[in-house]
Amino acid sequence: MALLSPSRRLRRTAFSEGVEAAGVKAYTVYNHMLLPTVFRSVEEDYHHLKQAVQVWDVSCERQVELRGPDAGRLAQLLTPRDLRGMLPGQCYYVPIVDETGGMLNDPVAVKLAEDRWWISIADSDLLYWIKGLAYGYRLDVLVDEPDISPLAVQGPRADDLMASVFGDAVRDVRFFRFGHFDFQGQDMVVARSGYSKQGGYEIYVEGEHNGMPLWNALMEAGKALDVHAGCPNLIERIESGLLSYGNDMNDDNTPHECGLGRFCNTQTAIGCIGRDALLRVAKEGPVKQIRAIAIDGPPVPVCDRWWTLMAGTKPVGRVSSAAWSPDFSTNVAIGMVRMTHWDDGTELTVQAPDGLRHATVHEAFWN
Ligand code: THG
Repeated sequence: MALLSPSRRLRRTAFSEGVEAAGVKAYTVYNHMLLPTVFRSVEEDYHHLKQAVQVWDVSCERQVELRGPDAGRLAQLLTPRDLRGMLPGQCYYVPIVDETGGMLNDPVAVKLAEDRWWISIADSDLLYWIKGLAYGYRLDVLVDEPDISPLAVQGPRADDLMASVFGDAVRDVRFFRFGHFDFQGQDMVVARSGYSKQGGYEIYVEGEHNGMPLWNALMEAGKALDVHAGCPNLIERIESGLLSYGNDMNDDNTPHECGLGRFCNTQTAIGCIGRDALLRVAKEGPVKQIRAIAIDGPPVPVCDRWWTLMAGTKPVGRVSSAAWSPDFSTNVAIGMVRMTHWDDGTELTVQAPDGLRHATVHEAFWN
């Protein structure tokens, strides 16, 4: 593929200077913003992520802030996950659905206070849907995209690196919780979360000017830990079963089709926009669902379109993400498979761009 033409519309980030100095080799575009995809190589980055610690510029995880007395009510309009038990200091992974129950996004909701939330969005323009709801329902709430740039610290040595910059108390932050920590006189929200299963944190950096000082401090403090600039890794996230909105699912899919039923409480999520539609489809259950797929043969090419899954001559699904896994010595993939063929161990054929390949459906992912 040819190069991307930079322009003001394709937003740089608070950490772009550091990312460039670290030798970024490729980007994708996410929420109209640069998101690094490769530093050394996807495979080298993968091994390093699983062994050491990386600092990721995930500024493209933009925040939609809800502020005001109706912030909580608006949050519950967005998702079939019941938010009543959610306390300030918690993060929830929340499927967001439209009036048909179709997935609009799969963000992390961060509850700062009863009247202040961040919705840390995946790649779709959720701001406009949320603004529309706030206006249409005449809610007393401000909805905007503040100047916040998440920086992720991921990998088995993440706790040691974070403790050296924020102090030992950061080690006590529990999974999907956050605390406030000082960095050079600046208050920062630090959560134990991130788009890998190697463990780590996400720092919500407020104010673009606070980006590079933190980046530099982490790089300096991490020298002895072999810290490196990194980014969400295609191989690791497929192994870990982390879905990518726009790749693995879109607004044609319900959360149940995406295997996100465990994040839905449709019966009790009173107010949720797609509730009636989801209750209707929940009766029957989904007829297709996300599955882990192993694909035989040598490393697959890049998956930038659906690859049809066949049972004999009959199409029964499609692969949406795939990569060679060095640790599992097979190609790992994520796909949507029809109910008739989604059982663990089902053998299928996938139409990869370089020919037909044998594939096996798995109930669980590899981690
Ligand atoms: N962190 C933050 N914002 C984000 C992402 C993130 N916005 C964009 C994108 N990633 C949203 N998608 C996901 C997908 C998966 C997870 C988080 C965000 C995730 N899932 C775990 C899982 O499925 O096992 C844990 C979910 C749970 O147990 O609650 O972490 O990464 N800030």
